[in-house]
Amino acid sequence: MRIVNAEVVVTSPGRNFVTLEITTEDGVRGYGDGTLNGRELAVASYLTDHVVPLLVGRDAHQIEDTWQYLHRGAYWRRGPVTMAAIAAVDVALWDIKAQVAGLPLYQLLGGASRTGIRAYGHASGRDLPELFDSIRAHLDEGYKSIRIQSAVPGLGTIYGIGAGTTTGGTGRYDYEPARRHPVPTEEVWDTRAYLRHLPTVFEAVRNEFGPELPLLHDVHHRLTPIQAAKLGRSLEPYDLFWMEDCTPAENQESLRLVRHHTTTPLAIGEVFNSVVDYQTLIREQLIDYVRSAVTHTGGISPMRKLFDYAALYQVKSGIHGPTDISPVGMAAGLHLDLAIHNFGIQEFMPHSAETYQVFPHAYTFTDGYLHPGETPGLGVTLDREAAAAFPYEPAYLPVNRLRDGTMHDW
Ligand code: KDG
Ligand code: MG
Repeated sequence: MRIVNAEVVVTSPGRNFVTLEITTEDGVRGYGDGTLNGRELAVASYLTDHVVPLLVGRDAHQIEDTWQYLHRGAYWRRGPVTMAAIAAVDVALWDIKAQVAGLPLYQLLGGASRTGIRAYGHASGRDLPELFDSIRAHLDEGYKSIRIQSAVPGLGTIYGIGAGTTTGGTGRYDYEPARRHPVPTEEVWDTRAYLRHLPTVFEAVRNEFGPELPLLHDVHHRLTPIQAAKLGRSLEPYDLFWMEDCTPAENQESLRLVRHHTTTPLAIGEVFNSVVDYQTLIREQLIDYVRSAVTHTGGISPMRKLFDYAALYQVKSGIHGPTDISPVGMAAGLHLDLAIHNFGIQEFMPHSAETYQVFPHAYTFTDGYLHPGETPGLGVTLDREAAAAFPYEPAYLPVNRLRDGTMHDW
């Protein structure tokens, strides 16, 4: 089944997305997500200029061979731009194969291992009353697990807090951190203030909502290993489901120190793009959850291998699911979630109405559980006409500086 056409569509229905549409000689269309927040056009160029010309004429059924051809054939391996581009191809080919088989993709991955996919939502607040309102709103929407982010007294707007707007409109900041602006906004960070304040937030949330509700927190790479160890230990009384990205893990050994000091479960990997990034972390059982997105880690083929490797060490999945993963990338993650045995939890930030208009989709969120639906293939398509009404607009994630002006992880 030859590929006769492949096209890259960049659209911005509230935020920017990069989508690859592959068409076969039989007229089957498959979709893949190559969105890389703030660097979208680099992936679009990688695909259009260097990958699409190699795809036309290839057999759409040879997914593994095409993956290896693009990965090894480029000579330059890994990296977020390369791996997002390869992911777009891989997911589009799995979509085609499943459509041709007449089956929802999860059936080709081994079938359903569960009836629904437990999701967590994002609650945040500038103060406790605002945070409690946000938690209550999520509980009302059906969420059974909730990520908690809080402002820090003395600091202004920080990532993950619903204090700002996306476009000068009504969007919450925790809903979409990338701002439509030609340059990133700048924020101020103070680690000591954060380390002092956060345990008081979790204490208040536990007092208000009780011991049962699974709570998560994203540290966003802001701490050194010893600071991360200290935070993990100080959060132990509040029984977190996970503490995410507590320290940059490019140096995988640094997690040994954190692990040695705390029993708070650890999740890492949304900025990783290869199984190699996890090798020490998984083999030494230094983490509990793998945070990679299908879109940023080369697609379904390598993610399946990554989860099978993690399963050997009782490490579970926690697939990245912010709004910068398009509905196509989201659906790819959901099919994996449903099929693998070592599923942990799935992040879910619903997209805007405009985004859902551009990407008609079969997946559902009901009573706290996601499901990819039973449509053959991925169950997500791209409405090219609707997409054309939303041209690309530059948008960037914020940057962070310490009080003395030093650049810091945001
Ligand atoms: O593009 C960056 C966002 O996806 C990221 O900041 C969101 O940390 C995030 C999360 O856990 O969803
Ligand atoms: Mg995160």
